[in-house]
Amino acid sequence: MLQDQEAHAAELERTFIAIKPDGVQRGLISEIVSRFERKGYKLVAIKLIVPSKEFAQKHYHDLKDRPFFNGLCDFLSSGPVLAMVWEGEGVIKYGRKLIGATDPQKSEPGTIRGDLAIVVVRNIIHGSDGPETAKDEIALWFEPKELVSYTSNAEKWIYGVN
Ligand code: IDP
Ligand code: MG
Repeated sequence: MLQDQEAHAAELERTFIAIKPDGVQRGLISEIVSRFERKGYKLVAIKLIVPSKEFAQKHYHDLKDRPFFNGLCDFLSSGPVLAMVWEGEGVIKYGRKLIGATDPQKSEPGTIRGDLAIVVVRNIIHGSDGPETAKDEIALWFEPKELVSYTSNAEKWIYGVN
């Protein structure tokens, strides 16, 4: 059955995805971007930036009491990060599936971390873990004008929208 355009629009959500400095340095940008692209998600924002340590602390504020917090923030601010926003139906939850478990040794083969990383401190990618974090992280990393709304020609083939 074809999906109604309005119903489809109502289901669209956005998530914040970042390739961490290890993923960028290892030349994994195209590999990772292509997994989201081929799935059918739409890229609506992208930029390469070196976050300051203060910025990294804001991004990971939920983890501030964890013993690895300082090292994690040093690492995130140690080099270029590819910050992105991806849009699609269910992209927040399914994006996390594409990424795999936090510890790459527990990530399934076929996931990004399962296929491309080995240890938790260098797990190459970040993805928002829910609708509230997605909203907060997108607002932290991007200005509203950096988010590009457009209709992709592929959408009717991906979603069956009439
Ligand atoms: P997530 O990235 O899968 O959402 P979180 O629990 O939010 O995982 O942790 C954020 C990041 O902190 C992880 O991606 C990983 O790089 C790092 N991290 C998580 N747990 C540990 C740990 O036990 N030791 C060292 N670093 C960790
Ligand atoms: Mg997390």
